[in-house]
Amino acid sequence: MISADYSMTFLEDPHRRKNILSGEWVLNSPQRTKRPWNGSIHSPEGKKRTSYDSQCYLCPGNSRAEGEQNPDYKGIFVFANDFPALLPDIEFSESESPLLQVQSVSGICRVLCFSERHDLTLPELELDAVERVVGVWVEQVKELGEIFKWVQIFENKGEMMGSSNPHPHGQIWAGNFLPNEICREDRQQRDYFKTHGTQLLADYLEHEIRSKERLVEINEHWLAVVPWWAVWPFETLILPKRQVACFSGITGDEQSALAELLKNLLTRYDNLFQTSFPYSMGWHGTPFSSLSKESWTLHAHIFPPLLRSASIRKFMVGYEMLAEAQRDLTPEHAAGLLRECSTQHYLKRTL
Ligand code: H2U
Ligand code: ZN
Repeated sequence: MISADYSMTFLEDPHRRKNILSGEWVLNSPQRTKRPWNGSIHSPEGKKRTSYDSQCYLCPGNSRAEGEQNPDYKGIFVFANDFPALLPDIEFSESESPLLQVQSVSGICRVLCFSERHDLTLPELELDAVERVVGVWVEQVKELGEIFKWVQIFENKGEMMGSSNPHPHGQIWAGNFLPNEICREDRQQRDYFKTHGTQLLADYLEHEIRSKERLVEINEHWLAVVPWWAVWPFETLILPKRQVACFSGITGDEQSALAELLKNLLTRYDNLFQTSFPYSMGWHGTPFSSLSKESWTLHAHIFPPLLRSASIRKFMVGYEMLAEAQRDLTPEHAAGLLRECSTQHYLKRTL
């Protein structure tokens, strides 16, 4: 178990922190940001987007890149990705060489438009619209989890994260294999359960509620923290307060509370640098085929690249590529900055 009172030097001197979900270490160098830092203030983005864009592949009624026409949808629209990364029924013969190993994969990819509105992002949608997005995540995991080993729900938001379109959307990739990150998390949670008889993330959550240092958002059913081992400056982890292993196990009340937490958290992000905060966000829950369901806790990771302003990002280069992940700003400092942000969206205040 983690001790609640660690020395202040953790906030001042270089040290490594362990990511208990991946088993990897992260180098922290807080001495590099010793002076109080106020971040550079940018004036709010001037670009005004229109609620419908005739050139957008995802707007209602428009034709997509391969010619298919979108229905005149309102709210959510799910469709099969026209350029899927995974295809059904692809077979490779296994390689005999231990040097050039290969595995056959099959799966499907879907795109999930969050709203018919081209100009809004998740934190700007009304709460009931965010609730419907959560509802569709749950439905998709239930449906595809029956067929595939792993269902990855995710959103790449913003050009900085490689999103191809500003229309609010996420993706669903389902495949017949367990990807690397899931294997790591499965192993770490299983090992902890074997040793302690309790869930890794349930114990971690208890610690974070007691310490409050890294808490950003909390409500009746969920919380969001900048995890102890965060790599990205403002990375967060969303956890359910009740022990639930997978999306298929959450109640209607928990879905509503999750929508509320997400809207607040993502609004804080946008307010931090007065910009539409880019990130990659995704959900991890127990794989349906897992033999270790009792050790798993459902959770979401949010990985935003921004560091100091709407345009200054953290790069994962030199040392990160060649040695290990490193950060300057401590997770405690990042959580404090996010807590100071309002849950009222800056665009709604300045309009
Ligand atoms: P990203 O913005 O995260 O790249 O997601 C958009 C997805 O939408 C992308 O995977 C798909 C792309 O293949 N897409 C279509 O399926 N049809 C289109 O007409 C445009 C984009
Ligand atoms: Zn659009």
